[in-house]
Amino acid sequence: MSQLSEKHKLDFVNALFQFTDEDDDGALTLDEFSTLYERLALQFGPESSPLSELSGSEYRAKFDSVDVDHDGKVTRQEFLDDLLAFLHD
Ligand SMILES: [Ca+2]
Ligand SMILES: [Ca+2]
Repeated sequence: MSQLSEKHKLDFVNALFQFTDEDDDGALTLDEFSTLYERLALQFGPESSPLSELSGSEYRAKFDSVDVDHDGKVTRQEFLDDLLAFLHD
């Protein structure tokens, strides 16, 4: 994996965070987080995305797994850590 593509991924995830953080407070609430996943499902289509199958409680479970310190918010760092791990494959 080249440094350029790592930087590209970081830029992508940062942009995605900015886009998702609708009130610009630097953290994602469960609502903002759920909206992101709904948009991703729309973007990639129901057939190709398992995310579209997520129900309310599954958003919650996913949110809790990304919110590693369990303060009820996903910070930029928590979001980066999760997405970069996800994009690593
Ligand atoms: Ca926010
Ligand atoms: Ca947190």
